Amino acid sequence: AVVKPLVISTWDSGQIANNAAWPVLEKGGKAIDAVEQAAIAIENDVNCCVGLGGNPDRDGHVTLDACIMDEKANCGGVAFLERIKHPVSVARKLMETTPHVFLVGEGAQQFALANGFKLESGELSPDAAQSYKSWLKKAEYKPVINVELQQNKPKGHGPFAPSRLEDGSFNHDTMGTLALDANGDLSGMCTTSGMGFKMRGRVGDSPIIGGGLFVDNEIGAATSSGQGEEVIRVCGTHLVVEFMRNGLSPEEACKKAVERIVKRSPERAKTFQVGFLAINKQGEIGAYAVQKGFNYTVTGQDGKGKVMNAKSYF
Ligand code: SD4
Repeated sequence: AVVKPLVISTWDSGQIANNAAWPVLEKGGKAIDAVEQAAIAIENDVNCCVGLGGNPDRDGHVTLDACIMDEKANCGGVAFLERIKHPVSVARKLMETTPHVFLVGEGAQQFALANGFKLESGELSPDAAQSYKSWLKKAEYKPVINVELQQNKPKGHGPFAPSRLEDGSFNHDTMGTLALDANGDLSGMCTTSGMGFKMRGRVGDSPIIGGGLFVDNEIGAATSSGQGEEVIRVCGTHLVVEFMRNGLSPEEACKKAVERIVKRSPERAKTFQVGFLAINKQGEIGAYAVQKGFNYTVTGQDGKGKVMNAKSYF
């Protein structure tokens, strides 16, 4: 029998997202509403990793990327969005009220304001201000073409600095949530402040349909976290869903997509993290990552989240 409803999110902080999604699902609500609630909760949490509390870019501005996709392949994404608290809700508004699927930067902000979203102060959260300050000590501002050749390249998280360098409270900055509702429909969302201290204007995989998120209600859904460039290179989450279409389990599909990434960038793969998380129509769940340390949170039936560790290539 299909286990449903069910909600899964990347990382152990996925508990915050799942806790907000679960009441919607438990009442028989729609997956799309559940994943939006998940996003709102995590974007509100200044102690976590995404939303306006996240780390800024090299110029000190927080720029947000997010997308959402429903069971009918309706989708919306926003990128390089500043001073708006809930990018996923802006993405949903775009999906539901316009013929478009992707808005960026100033235009995305303008659209948000026109739709009643509030312009926030743009001030960094105390934690982010602290990590920006310590980042500035070692890394002078220098947009370089080959960012991966930088001297101060941090270990284990690709060319950019990992989040929250000093206090170690978390090392990621993306939340992906996938839900299967009581009706058997799938939806998902992905929201991020992006890689900490990224170049200004840089956009990762998170707001890109087929990058940070893909949902195919016939088959399953997938989301990703980690070095966005590597996910984009292989259209990662679309690839995971296609592997499931070909009969692989969610974990096998995530594993095969990870192997594809490693094959594309064998040398660099030793230094970056990418993790995929997937669910199929049967409510089976799986994940796989390039490096150790990727985990995810599963909430179903009893409403309590369970943190699971993903297997990894290395
Ligand atoms: C990005 N995928 O901007 C995001 C970052 C991330 O954990 O997932 N960090 O590339």
